[in-house]
Amino acid sequence: MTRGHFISIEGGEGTGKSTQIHRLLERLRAEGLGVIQTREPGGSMGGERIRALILEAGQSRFDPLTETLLFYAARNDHLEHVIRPALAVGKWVICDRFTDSTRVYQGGNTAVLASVFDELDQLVVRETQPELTLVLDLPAEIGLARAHARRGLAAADGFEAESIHFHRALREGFLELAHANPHRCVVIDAQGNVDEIAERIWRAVSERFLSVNSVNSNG
Ligand code: T5A
Repeated sequence: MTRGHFISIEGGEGTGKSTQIHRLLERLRAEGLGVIQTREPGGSMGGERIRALILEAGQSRFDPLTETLLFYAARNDHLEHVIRPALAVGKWVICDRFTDSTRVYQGGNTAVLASVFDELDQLVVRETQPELTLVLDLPAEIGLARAHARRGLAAADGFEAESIHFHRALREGFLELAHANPHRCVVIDAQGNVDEIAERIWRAVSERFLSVNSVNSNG
């Protein structure tokens, strides 16, 4: 049995995570690899129920510590029922957001102390850490405009409705985390067209996990 790999994709609102995960999945499957796509919050039956609870709060968001505990409760269910079972049978797991989102969104302005995330990671995530995290980097204004255009007339959730200062701080937060974790994180320039960004991502993934021949034939 081949070994699967755990990859998370992070970034602010509308940075193109879902679009790029779809492209990455196609390429990995074309390589003959077993791969699943999942997301946070959500990804499992219990995780999706907690996702609804968090996102339906709308602009009356829970306080940062409550949100953190809800995200980790959803994560625990997701890890137990989806991520670990997939990795155990050799599948690749591509996850739209993971722990870095909690540190950046709920930990911004030290709303929740870093030590709380460390303790929750030890309790919930344990050894199941992503081996590679792709941080899609985009000016907040562009990401919000993309998210807004896609949403149409539907109401923004509580996160998307935050101020531009909040979203700029998110971008900085993700870049700081990437800088602090250079072995795990690769920052991907998320400006440009979908094909160009997909190519940057493929290069990062294939350089990390696939053979040199594979990089040359696909990159
Ligand atoms: N959250 C999550 C926390 O606060 N703490 C946590 O611990 C976790 C896990 C989840 C919210 O929860 C918060 C963060 C989030 O606010 P969500 O609905 O899952 O909410 O939303 P997001 O993860 O932010 O995902 P989005 O759907 O907003 O954005 P994506 O997936 O980054 O972007 P995507 O691919 O849907 O693209 C957005 C639009 O842009 C277009 C697409 O077609 C689409 O219309 N697009 C491009 N346009 C031009 N050029 C390109 N290169 C483009 N790429 C995509």
